[in-house]
Amino acid sequence: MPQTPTRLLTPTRLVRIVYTHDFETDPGLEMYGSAYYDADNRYLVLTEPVNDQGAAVWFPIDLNALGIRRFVARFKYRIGGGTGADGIVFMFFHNKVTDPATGGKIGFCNKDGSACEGYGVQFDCWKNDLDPSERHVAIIKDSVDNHLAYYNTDKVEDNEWHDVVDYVEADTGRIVVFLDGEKIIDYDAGSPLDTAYGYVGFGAGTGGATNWHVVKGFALYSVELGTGHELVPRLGTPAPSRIISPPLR
Ligand SMILES: [Ca+2]
Repeated sequence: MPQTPTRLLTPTRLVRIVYTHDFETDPGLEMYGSAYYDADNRYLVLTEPVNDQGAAVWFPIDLNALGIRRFVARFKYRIGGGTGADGIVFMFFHNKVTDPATGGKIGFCNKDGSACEGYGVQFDCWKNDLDPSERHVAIIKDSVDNHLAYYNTDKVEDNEWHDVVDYVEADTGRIVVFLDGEKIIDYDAGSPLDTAYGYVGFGAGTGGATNWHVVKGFALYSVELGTGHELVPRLGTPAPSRIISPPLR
């Protein structure tokens, strides 16, 4: 039975489900490098604890083609179980990486340095030269070395599942990150985000040190009315597989 694509939370808040998948079955994503769907554990493996891996995974979402300027994204991740590197990045308004760079580059660019353009929320568990700390969550732009805002936490490498909600407002330049229900970053660029590219996905990497980097479930909701960041905590966990078609607008 078709699902209704809109949900009116209050008279002034309208949220559309753009994509939601719990990964209980293979989400059939576009994947590069070391990424694969683990059918036994029913999650997405970005890297195993193997040296010099790079992963990039893309959802069937082009924010620009869909006309999405404000959205909420939600997922669960787990990092650990190896010797300690390098991290996961959730990428949005991003160019499409198809040959993901390894190590501290965590699949945010191709190996030749191309396709870096765009934003990421990074879960970094290895301190590279320009990193603020050994373990941090950061908003990055165009490079893993360009930290717009960051928050130090051991939750990027404790081998436990963590729940992430991101709220992005392209027209105002606001990016908010909730980790396990706590707002840890509230960044305001003060100007519109660079939306030259519209792809949405994940990257990860290992280098001389390793970790498991896995993701469980992903949902993206466009926020069309109201103040989206206020409604973020009201969203439930990612629902079973559902892609709304046709696209918005
Ligand atoms: Ca790093």
